[in-house]
Amino acid sequence: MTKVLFVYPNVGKTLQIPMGIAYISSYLKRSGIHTFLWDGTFQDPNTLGFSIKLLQPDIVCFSALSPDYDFVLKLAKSIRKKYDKIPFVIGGYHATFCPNEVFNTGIFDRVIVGEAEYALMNYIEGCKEGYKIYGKLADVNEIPWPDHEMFKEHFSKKISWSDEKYERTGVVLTSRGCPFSCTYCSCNALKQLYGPGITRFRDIDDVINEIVYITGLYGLDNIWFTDETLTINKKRIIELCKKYKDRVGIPFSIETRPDTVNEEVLLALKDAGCTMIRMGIESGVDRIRNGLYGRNIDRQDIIHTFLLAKKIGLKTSSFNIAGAPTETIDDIEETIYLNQQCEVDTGKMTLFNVFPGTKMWDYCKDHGYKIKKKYPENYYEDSNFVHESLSIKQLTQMTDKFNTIINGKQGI
Ligand code: B12
Ligand code: SF4
Repeated sequence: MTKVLFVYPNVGKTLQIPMGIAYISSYLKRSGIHTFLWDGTFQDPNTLGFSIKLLQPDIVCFSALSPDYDFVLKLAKSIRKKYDKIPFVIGGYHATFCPNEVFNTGIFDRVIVGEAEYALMNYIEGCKEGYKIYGKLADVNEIPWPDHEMFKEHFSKKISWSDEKYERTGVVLTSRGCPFSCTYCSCNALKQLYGPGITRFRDIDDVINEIVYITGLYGLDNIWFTDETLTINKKRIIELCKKYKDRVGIPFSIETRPDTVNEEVLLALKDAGCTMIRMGIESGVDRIRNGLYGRNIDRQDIIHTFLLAKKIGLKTSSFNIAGAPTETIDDIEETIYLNQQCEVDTGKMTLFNVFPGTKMWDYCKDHGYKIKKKYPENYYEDSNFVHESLSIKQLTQMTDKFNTIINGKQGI
């Protein structure tokens, strides 16, 4: 009986389920492997050694986004000597885009690049690839539903970015892989790694069955679809909405791009119970939004979509970035202004951070910008990017201003 212990660092202490681990866990379980979780959301770092002693896992699997990586490395180092016979495997975005850096620490036995369901299984079954294992893209209609049960403790708490109300929010993915090419985004970096076949859609009936199942099991109040761009295929989303209305019916929220929805889609979403649509504005200045970030979305289209969603009765929320190379205070003011024109109900403005593997990473390097070694744990307050003229203090003053004007309060 093989035992795998997952280490979920969650430095940011978010309550949303990390779907990567949840999917890998259920995939392994299907083959009779026992999976366990050390959850940094609730557990103290000192307890990891104890968990290993107690469970005696055959493999310890660390997950790391770039901002979690320093913590993960420290954690793994702290127990490496004591448990030197157990293989340490690492995966997730940081491992994917910096495999050599991660392996060269001498702490991890294997680094998984990309999607890990099949790769980890092969490794467990004894496949002896090199230290870097390339994960084949998962067939999203073949792998089992994610292991929601592994993260059930997360359901009993309020998800951080809803309002003060206590709610049980289920997290669901209907697709994987984004076809767009935003230069700051790791999803686009992943597309470069795998090619255009990265976008995969799940069967709608299977998605609905999963939602019905978890809603009943955990008494969920609402669903959060975390697909990168849920509405890429309009026909599909309309079908999803119809079936959702018939068989689920609880409120839900989505994330997407303003240029992938039209009136028909927005009406279908509203009719099915969608309460909130979150869309990226990112910058109010064409030079930055389209020129630098590669968003390719017209300002008027953004305004039109937000206002239409509002008219239809959906609450809207926006994502915005402040502090890109060449960006000025006036540019950030323009982003705030565009949010006002869009009449967003709420919005988020994070500081521009650069992630390995993205086009912005290369741009910053090529243009002589300094990228700090340390990633901030929270990109609302800090950045790893050194702007040519704006300080972190100036930038956070602008995000405060954004919050005051757009959200009506500080630091939402
Ligand atoms: C939903 C989401 C969130 C949610 C939940 C985060 C969470 N804990 O899972 C919220 C909104 C809370 C969030 C917060 C943040 N996020 Co976020 N988020 C996403 C998003 C949109 C989807 C993630 C997802 O569920 N994907 C679907 C699953 C199936 O894919 P996956 O996670 O990639 O997992 C596969 C592989 O990566 C690998 N894998 C993953 N984990 C592991 C572990 C092991 C052991 C192994 C072997 C393999 C492995 O195998 C998996 C299955 O094939 C991604 C973009 C994206 N589409 O991936 C950004 C993304 C992951 N987020 C990102 C960032 C930066 C953050 C924040 C740090 C931002 C901040 N506030 O400062 C925080 C960190 C929170 C935290 N510590 O967890 C970046 C990461 C970039 C990087 N290089 O690290 C991404 C890529 C977006 C971007 N900017 O480009 N995020
Ligand atoms: S549309 Fe969103 S997920 Fe897709 S590449 Fe752009 S920022 Fe990334």
